[in-house]
Amino acid sequence: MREYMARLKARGELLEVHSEVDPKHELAAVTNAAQQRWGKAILFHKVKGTGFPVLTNIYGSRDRLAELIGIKAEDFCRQWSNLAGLGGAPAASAAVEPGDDLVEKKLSDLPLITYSERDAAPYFTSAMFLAKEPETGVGNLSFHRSMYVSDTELRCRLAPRHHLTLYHEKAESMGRPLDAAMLIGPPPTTFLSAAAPLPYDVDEMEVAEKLAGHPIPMRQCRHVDLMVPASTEIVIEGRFLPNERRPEGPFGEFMGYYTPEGPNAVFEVLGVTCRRDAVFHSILCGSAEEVLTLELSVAANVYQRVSAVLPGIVDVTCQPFVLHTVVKMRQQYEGHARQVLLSVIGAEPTWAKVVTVVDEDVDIYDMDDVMWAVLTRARPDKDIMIIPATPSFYRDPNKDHWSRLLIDATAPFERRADFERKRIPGADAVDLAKYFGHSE
Ligand SMILES: Cc1cc2nc3c(=O)[nH]c(=O)nc-3n(C[C@H](O)[C@H](O)[C@H](O)COP(=O)(O)O)c2cc1C
Ligand SMILES: [Mn+2]
Repeated sequence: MREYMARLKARGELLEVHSEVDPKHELAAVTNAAQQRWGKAILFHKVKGTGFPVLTNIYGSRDRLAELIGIKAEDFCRQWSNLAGLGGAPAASAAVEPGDDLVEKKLSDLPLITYSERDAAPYFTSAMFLAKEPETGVGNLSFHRSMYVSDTELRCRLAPRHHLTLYHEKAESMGRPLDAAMLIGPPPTTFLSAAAPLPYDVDEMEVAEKLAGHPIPMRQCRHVDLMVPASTEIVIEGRFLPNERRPEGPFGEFMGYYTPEGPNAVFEVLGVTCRRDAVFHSILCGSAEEVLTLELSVAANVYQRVSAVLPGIVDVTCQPFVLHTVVKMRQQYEGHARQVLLSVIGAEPTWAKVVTVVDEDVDIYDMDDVMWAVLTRARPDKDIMIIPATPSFYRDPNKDHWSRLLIDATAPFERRADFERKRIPGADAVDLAKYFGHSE
């Protein structure tokens, strides 16, 4: 991670804050404002109460995620689903001796960051859990936010059906704790493989190695029997206690609301090992750095599945949030766009709450352009479908996310020539500096 940070710095894509910031709300507030303004990575050198610098928003853009795996940002739809195919073959073992730069710390030496006003406590938001399937030993990487309780206790949100949750339940049924290592600042390709919804028996570490194109050197943990990437900045080692659930939350979540307090998994911290000069990674919940990977995987899923049954799918994205799927298509016959709309909700029963389809001349990464298509090409009485009484997002006890809104914002097929977009010759290639002396 620090190598990638250095690359961003060399290119002027790292903002640095040298004045001291308070980990309680101030760090999150500054992160939020700066992300919205510049979208760059941010390094806070001085955070009150800790010696660790804090890095955030390093993975907060499509371009940066694409760069990590050497593809074009526009290519995610085709490439993302191939990630699963990258697993399988045994990874070349690259065990290394733990470096002599490793130091032991207490949990409370780390930056304890409180994000939103009503958060119950400081949270670790970027930690990626590495654990092994209790029976088969297959490894898994996944993100689970964790509430700080004390130097020896964290409470972690293990949502139903996630692999770590299943491992924990399996270990529990054997009456055993589940060892795990929380990685803060592991090698960048793990960020993508951990977030991708890969099959149960695929090892995300192996996928991360394939994405990196070389074996990732691994070192032994000190307090649990697990191997972790040696370059990881900070590793919190411990175990999930069996048959134990304690209150976690409230916490300001990705949809912009607080999840209420509820019983969650208890992680007993056995030790914290850090590289000397370790950099701590913080993810602002709900920011692009958190939700981009989810949006990419939903978009790729829709792209692959709808393309399997219908022609003309050009690109798919989720904008401005994962609950809205936008499809760019090449219409081939009357009614084609409606079939695409219906296929999208079949392909993505969870997240596609609102779906918009547009023609090829619309920039689906620009919500203003998508809205332009809706406002100029969709007739509310006949181009909008509402599918009643159907669940979407799963954590929805009051059915606030039930039903679907489908918008056909493509031009009417027979009259598409009337909807030719005007174009100013040369507008795309104007060199502003030539006329104004600057282009910023
Ligand atoms: C930054 C980030 C934070 C996340 N936080 C949580 C969380 O707190 N709890 C949870 O259950 N899933 C969370 N997720 C989702 C899972 O980590 C993600 O779905 C992952 O792919 C699950 O891995 P698995 O398929 O091996 O179970 C988060 C994802 C990201 C990218
Ligand atoms: Mn998994």
